[in-house]
Amino acid sequence: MKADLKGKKVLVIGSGLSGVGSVSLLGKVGANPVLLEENTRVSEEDIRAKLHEKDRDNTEIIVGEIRDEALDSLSLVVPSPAVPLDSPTMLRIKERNIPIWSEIELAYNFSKGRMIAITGTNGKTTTTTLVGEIMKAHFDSVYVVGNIGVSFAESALEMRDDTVIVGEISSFQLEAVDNFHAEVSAILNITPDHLNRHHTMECYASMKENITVNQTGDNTCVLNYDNEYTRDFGKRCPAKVVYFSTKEKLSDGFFLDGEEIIMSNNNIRTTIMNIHDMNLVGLCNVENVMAAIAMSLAMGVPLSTILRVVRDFKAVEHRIEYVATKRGVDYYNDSKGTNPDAAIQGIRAMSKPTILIGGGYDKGSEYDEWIECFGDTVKLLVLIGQTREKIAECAEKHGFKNYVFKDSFEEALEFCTESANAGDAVLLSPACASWDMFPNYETRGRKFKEYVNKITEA
Ligand code: UMA
Repeated sequence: MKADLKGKKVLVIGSGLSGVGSVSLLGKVGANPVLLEENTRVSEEDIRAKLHEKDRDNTEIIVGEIRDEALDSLSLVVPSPAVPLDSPTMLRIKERNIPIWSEIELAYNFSKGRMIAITGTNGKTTTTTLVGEIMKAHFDSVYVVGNIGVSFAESALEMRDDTVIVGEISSFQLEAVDNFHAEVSAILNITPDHLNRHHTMECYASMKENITVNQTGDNTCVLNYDNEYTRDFGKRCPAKVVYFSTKEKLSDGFFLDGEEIIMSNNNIRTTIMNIHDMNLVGLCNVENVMAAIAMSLAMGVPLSTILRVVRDFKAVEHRIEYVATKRGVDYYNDSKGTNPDAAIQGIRAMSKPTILIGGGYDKGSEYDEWIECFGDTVKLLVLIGQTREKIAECAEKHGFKNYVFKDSFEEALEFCTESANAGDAVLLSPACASWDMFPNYETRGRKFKEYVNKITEA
């Protein structure tokens, strides 16, 4: 335990998963949690019902705006990753110089064991899940937490000295870290995303680089050699860097040579595996596997154990996930393609003429590169959601005119089924978040799969 919050008043902002987990941890360590939910459409009763039973009577709940007097008595603030650090409330908190910890910082301070922290614009969830599986095959006590949808704070106090924590960590969670220290970290790639929150690429990249905060030469950071940002970061990274590449034959690190993943140590090369022995499609997954192998070796897991798990590992739900073949058409759910770069990976993984469903919540992304990569693969683009006009305009600019607008997700799906011929693929990979039409990308992906599974073979 690296902090003492006994008797201290701590403000948690946001009543989502991370808020509920933070309140629970704070209650257990003897702090006095105050939970602020700024969305006034949520009632106090609903929030209380979401809390663990033991926290319901001991947590002060505020819905709406928090008064100045309430702020003045605080020792610490733990905002949900959904709360921008420049929101009006956060600015009032900063004015008062109250310490701010993200949920992962809070959890880390009360956890035990060895931390693996994985970030990147894309590939985080697949890589975190795979690393989690590898760790479980070798260590007794393993927790997979973070942006993957599991609050770290929720389980921090259960951890032991021999625990291995595998954290999927988002840029939002890295905005307020202090003692957080990963033994092994990874930045899989950095491409434009969440620019409405971080404002500039430099700002976004520097948040991601925070994953190495407190790392030293005794620790390891796994970086993508093919990505300009992460390659450059390797030069100033405080940890020992292990690069991976699908393009360059590195003298040190992991690279792809034809169909084989090679590990090179001072130019001494060892063949690790053939990529056809993986159950995952796409070059992005070769990168994810290389990063997972590098991290697992740095944690001391034997190569034979790592490779056994990698060979058995199947795609993560919603990430270029094959759903079914109906009437000769392959359906893929890539609902987690929530930004143009992730969605590019989805298109690159397709080997058949593809009808693509795109569009959704506007995060301020640019769609040029995504549309440029359509090439001969995308034959028809079905557009939905807030961004559909913006995407259509961009498509026109790049000479891609074969798009249609649909008003609902259901209409888009029906249109795809009617338009697809045997031998085609239908890919849901929207390049946008889902928040304009769905609570999250998981719901969007599940709706897609439910629809596909109901298509008859008539
Ligand atoms: N809220 C405020 N004030 C604000 C903003 C939000 O009060 O200024 C409230 C909202 O009304 C809401 C709550 O805060 O009630 C936030 O709830 P939530 O369910 O959106 O978020 P959390 O449970 O706090 O979930 C977070 C992550 N969400 C975000 O980063 C937006 C989850 O990542 C993560 O799985 C979870 O913690 C557990 O660690 C999701 C995500 O979308 C998957 N991540 C982004 C991504 O992957 O691109 C970064």
